[in-house]
Amino acid sequence: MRKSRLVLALDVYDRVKALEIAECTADYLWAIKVNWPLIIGSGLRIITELKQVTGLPIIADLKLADIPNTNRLIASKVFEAGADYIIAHGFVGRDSVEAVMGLGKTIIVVEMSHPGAKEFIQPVVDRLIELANELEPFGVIAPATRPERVSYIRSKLDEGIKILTPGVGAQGGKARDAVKAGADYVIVGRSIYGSDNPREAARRLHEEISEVV
Ligand code: NUP
Repeated sequence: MRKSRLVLALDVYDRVKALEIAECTADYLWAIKVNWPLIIGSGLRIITELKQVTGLPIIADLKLADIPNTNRLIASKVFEAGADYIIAHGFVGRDSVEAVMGLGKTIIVVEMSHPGAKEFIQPVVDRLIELANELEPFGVIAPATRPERVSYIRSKLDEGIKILTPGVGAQGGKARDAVKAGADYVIVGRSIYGSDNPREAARRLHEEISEVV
């Protein structure tokens, strides 16, 4: 089970609900991703608690996009709380990303999963991939909603850099297609935490991914 490639996007506000869902799905997860909704609803300490309760790696999806100093101020507190990885935007420039990478393992957004990503992000994907290849972060974000873009990014990205793909389920992407296209990890939120049976939803996704791998 620990071989899972599934990441739970735990976008609920409520602390108790978050801990419940994390506990009942943990067997099928590689990591838990915490985003602004949960941090706003439950405070930064939820990172520490989720880690204690599940023992899983925590990804802080803050999509940092500020000047180097502010990125550093935010990231240092988030790593201090126990986050294992932080997601940062690449489009703000190398210095801002380097400020985060100096503090801990980083995931750079290369292409987002929503339709609007085609407006500004997609046209500069090649440059964002180059930046990732130069800085060698833990991984990059690519869209499960567009598996052909995941394949493209995989073909240009250095082998050691992981690809994490959100956009499965509620946004229309399929876990199977993302993994076939080259995703190392699949990020899923609403299809798990919004389901009547989150554990069963996570189990099914884990199974779907395992069949392809
Ligand atoms: O491009 C991205 N798309 C995306 O959905 C980058 C992200 N980090 N996310 C996040 O993944 C999004 O903010 C949410 O936390 C999760 C997807 O959730 P869902 O669409 O599966 O509910």
